[in-house]
Amino acid sequence: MFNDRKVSYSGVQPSGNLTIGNYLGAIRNFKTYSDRYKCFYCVVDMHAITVRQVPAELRRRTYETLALYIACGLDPEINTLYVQSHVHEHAELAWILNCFTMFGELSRMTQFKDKSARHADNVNAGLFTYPVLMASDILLYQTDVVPVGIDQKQHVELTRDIATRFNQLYPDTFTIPEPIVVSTGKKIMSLADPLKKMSKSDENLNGVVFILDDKDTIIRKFKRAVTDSDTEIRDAEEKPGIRNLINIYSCFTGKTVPEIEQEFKGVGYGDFKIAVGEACAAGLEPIQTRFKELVADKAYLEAQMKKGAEEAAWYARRTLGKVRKKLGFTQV
Ligand code: ATP
Ligand code: LTN
Repeated sequence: MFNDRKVSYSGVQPSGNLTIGNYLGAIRNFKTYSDRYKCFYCVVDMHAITVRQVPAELRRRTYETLALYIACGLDPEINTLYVQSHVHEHAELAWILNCFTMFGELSRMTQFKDKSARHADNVNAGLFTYPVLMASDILLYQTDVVPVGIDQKQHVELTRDIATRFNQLYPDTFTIPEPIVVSTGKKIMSLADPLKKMSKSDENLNGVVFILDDKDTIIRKFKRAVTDSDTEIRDAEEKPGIRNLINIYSCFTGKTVPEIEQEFKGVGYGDFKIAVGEACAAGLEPIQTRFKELVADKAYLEAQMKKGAEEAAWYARRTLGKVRKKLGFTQV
């Protein structure tokens, strides 16, 4: 809460091209709060370097992620959109919160276990303390709600634990945030392996639909989606491929699962896959058009980045100042 206004905060890493998982699980829901809350949405470049990045690509994707935020309907005049490394208070608070986070807590984080297995040659300390930097992002802005996909819920819960521990020692420092996970879209699965989360850093590109894929590519990827040997379009645990396609169709059309099952009664998998691909392409088209205009205007994006960083820093400084005082740090 800041000045009687509730706060919504979230972030996306510029670690690859954004997928429909990022869009449906996170970015699309950022807008829900735009009218009523003070909203901060960040491009978390410092999180991205926990795995190796090519500098020129990181730079390009940072601009692109900001452009996608705007293209997805987040008005930079209303929402504070900024880049994490432009506000140094994040790194400063992260150090402090490291001293209030337990080794055991970080060891239990499933994303750390997954990523350290996937990047076994680079299990760096940043990958381990990643959730502490995320807690700093959230807590600096006295956040009430954090819209995320389900994979990030555990990190927000750890953030709550860190904030509660800190508040017990130093009362009234942080607002305790709430993770907001939508029911449809919270976990979009890979089209190539519907038991695996669709992820922008997946090696199998056939399973991943990018927000910027053109219509033909989208339809081709959906046509190849792995399903089962049955023929019925029905939402069931034992049909993870079809369940995922129904879920994606529901997200793009707003139709409920029973409505979709009814609509596709007696229809073959092939036609259903094309229908899902078409709904997805149609939903993404306006975003792609706006995105193309925005990335062509680097000066505009830079101006937004600068404005966002200045706004965010104002709030971040207030919280960090309070933390420093409570801890007993001196001020000159
Ligand atoms: P990486 O592959 O680099 O780990 P990612 O694709 O998992 O990246 P993040 O930047 O870590 O994406 O996530 C940004 C937001 O998108 C988070 O809120 C996350 O929960 C959400 N998200 C990512 N993938 C999915 C998905 N498949 N379904 C729903 N939400 C997702
Ligand atoms: N860890 C998140 C990205 C992220 C974030 C945040 C999300 C960084 N800081 C603060 C919500 C709030 C991820 O990997 N998707």
